[in-house]
Amino acid sequence: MIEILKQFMLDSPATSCSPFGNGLINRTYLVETESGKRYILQRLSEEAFKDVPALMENISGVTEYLDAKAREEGVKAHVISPVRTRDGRTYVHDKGYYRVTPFAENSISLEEPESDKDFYECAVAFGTFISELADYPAETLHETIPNFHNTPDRYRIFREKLEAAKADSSLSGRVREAAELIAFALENEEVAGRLQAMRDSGELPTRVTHNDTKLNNVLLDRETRKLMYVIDLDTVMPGLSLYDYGDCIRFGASTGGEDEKDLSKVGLDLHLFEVFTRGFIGACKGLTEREIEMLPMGAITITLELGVRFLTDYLDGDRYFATKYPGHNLDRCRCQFALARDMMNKLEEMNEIVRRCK
Ligand code: GN1
Ligand code: MG
Repeated sequence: MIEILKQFMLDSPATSCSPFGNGLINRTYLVETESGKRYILQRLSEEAFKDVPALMENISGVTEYLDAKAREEGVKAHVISPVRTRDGRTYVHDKGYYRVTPFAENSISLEEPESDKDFYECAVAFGTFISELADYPAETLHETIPNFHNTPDRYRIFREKLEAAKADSSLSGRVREAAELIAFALENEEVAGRLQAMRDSGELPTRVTHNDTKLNNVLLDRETRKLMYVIDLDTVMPGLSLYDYGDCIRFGASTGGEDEKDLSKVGLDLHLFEVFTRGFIGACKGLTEREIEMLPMGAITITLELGVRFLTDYLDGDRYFATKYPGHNLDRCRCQFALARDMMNKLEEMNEIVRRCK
């Protein structure tokens, strides 16, 4: 690692490097240099990202754009630009792809909101992110993961892996283990595909979106709890505002963690739902009536979709998401499906809240 770090323009030589954070895809390390300055080093997952140079081009494009915009307005940008290598690149390729960013001192990243204010701040963060990128030339962005939030395509892959697992004696036990969850996924396929159909027909606008809006991808100032940075721009691509909204509800407005085993603890907190909805609608300028009306479906869709993705990975032998124990992906799927079911039961209440927040 130290050899890799030498290729980046750090303020002084690196002295330590240790694992950091809770991401499920990339490997993240906290680096300290001789002067005491800290950086984040990441090794990008090549299982997830097939074209890292294209991904880094997206990130430098978007961070430069937002930096310039902030400069014009005389404010500080809420994104972190990559540290360049000595020869001006944004990554190093050496048996894997590595990148470095300055560490955001005095920031915190939350696994669950500690107050309404925290969650509201996250809603404003992601809502503003979309509205500030409204005029970004979307056609210059590479699709870092093709069909990332194309839910029907996620179902297509799910079926493929399901058939492959049935035919593979080392995986067929997993098919039996997951029988109930497989049935639930298939029962809800039509519901899960509705937003993509509306996108295809042009009823919902495609925007430049973040696409991975977990609460822990927002850094808040430790003291003031105000937004410092929106991080993890790996999946910035054209997408639906509803998915950014929905993923944050899925993660942050659930009464349980993403992999909670005790399903009695998992459900949608309607109060947090309202707090977030108010913040998001206020910050994300120019949402259409149809988008606003479909916000609850954004939450349901993304929760079903992630459940299907966890299930698919389980059937595929746990290759994509980092897991802590055998069956972790199955527990995650069970939890997401329980949450999706609770959301579907509360759809009327969610719709009513959205009408109040408009
Ligand atoms: C992954 O990178 P990370 O851990 O923030 C995943 C998201 C999932 C999330 C579930 C590129 O996000 O799509 O919602 O795990 N990112 C990618 O925790 O697949
Ligand atoms: Mg990520």
